[in-house]
Amino acid sequence: MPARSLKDGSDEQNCVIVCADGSNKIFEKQLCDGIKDCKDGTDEDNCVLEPIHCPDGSNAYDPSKACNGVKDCADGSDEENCSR
Ligand SMILES: [Ca+2]
Ligand SMILES: [Ca+2]
Repeated sequence: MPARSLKDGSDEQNCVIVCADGSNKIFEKQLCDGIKDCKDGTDEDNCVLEPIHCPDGSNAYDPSKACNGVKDCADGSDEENCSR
């Protein structure tokens, strides 16, 4: 089990997306992960599978790999907007 939470919960704040029907709050990385986290499955319906290009041009990564704890960009920018 990955430890996802920091003591102050600061890692929880930037990645949370509210389902369209308000049934749940999910992390950005739960979008397009193949599991319906929203009751209506909207987190899987609105998948944008186009790769995101790293600002530094080092790589392009799947949106589901943002906030997954692994640096897909050489500069780690794909992890920057979710863990603090
Ligand atoms: Ca999901
Ligand atoms: Ca990543």
